[in-house]
Amino acid sequence: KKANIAIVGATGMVGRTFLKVLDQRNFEIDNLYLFSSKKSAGSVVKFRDKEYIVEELNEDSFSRDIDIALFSAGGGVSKKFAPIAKENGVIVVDNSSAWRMDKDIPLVVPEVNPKDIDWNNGIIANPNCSTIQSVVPLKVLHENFKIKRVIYSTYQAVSGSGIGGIMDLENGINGEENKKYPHQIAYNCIPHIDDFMENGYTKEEIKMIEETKKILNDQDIRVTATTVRVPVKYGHSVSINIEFEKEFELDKVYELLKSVDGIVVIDDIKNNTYPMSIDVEGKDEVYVGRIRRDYSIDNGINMWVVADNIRKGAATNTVQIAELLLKNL
Ligand code: 11C
Repeated sequence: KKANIAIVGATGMVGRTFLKVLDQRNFEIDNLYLFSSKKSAGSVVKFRDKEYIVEELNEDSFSRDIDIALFSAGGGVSKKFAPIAKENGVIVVDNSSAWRMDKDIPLVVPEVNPKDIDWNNGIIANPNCSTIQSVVPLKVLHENFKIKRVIYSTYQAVSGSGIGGIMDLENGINGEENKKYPHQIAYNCIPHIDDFMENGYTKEEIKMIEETKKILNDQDIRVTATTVRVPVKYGHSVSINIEFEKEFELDKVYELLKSVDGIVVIDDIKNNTYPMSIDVEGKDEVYVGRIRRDYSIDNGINMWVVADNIRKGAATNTVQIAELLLKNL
C-alpha cells in the first residue's frame, strides 16, 4: 500500500529525521507534502531522488488528498492545525505535547500499546522522548512481575532542546555565553528540563510520570522522576529503579528483555560493555544494560536505558505509528 504523506515542521531537526526514517524503512509514499513556518517556506528538500519545495503551513494546506500527516512543529502549531487536518479526513500523528494527556487521544509506543491506535479519532499522540525509551522495557516487566513503583533519573542530550541546545553546548565549549539554557551546559549538568511547576517538579518530570501510566494503562503504578540535561549531543540515558509486586529471577528479566523486538540488551560488565549515548546515535532500538538486583528492597531492579532521542524518541516512533496506520488504510 502507498499513502499520501504530509510533514509539518519539515525543516526542523525531527522533521528532517522523519524523511530519513521514512526512506530507510522503505515507507511506500505516493505524494509527499512538506510544510513549515513562513520563515523556512521555500526551502528545497530532497527525498528519494526528487526535490520538494517546502510550503508555508496554512488553513488550506490539508484540503489536498493527504492520508497521514506527521507533525513536529511545536505544541502551538499542533493545537491549531491538527484539528483542521482531522476535519479534512487526515490522520495526524503528533510529536508535540499538545494532545498527549487528552483522554480521547491515544498515546502510542508501537512495542507497548499498538492496539490503542484503533480508538483514534483522527489524532494520535507520540510520547515524550525520555518516556518512549523507558516504557519499552517496562512493558514486558510489568506484564510478568507487576510494577509497583518506578524511579526515573535521566541524563538527557541537548538535541532534546533542538538546535539551540546543540549551539549552547558547542559554543559553551568555546567559552561563549549560553543562550538556550539558564546556565552553561558545557562541562555541566543542569537538573532542569522544561518549565518548573508549582509543586517543584519540571514539566519534563510530570510528562514522564503521567505518560508512563497512560501508555502502560495502569494508574496504580507509582512513578517519580528527576530529569537532568547533560553535555551530550544525541542519545538520552535513563537510570530506572523498579519495584515489583512479585518475586522474580534475574535471569528471567534478561530473557524477557531480550525477547522484545526493539530492545537490544548490552550488558557485559567484565568487558566494560554497556549502552552509551555515543553508540546509539542514529539507531532505532532501545538499549538496556547494567541490569541488577536492587538489594535495598524485596523485589527490585536497577537498569540503564539508552536511545537516540531524535530517532526512537521522536521520528522513528512516529513513523512506526504511521506504518501501523498504513496497514489499515
Ligand atoms: C527534551 N524531552 O529532551 C524533551 C524534548 O515534549 O516532546 C521533547 C519535548 C516534548 O528536552
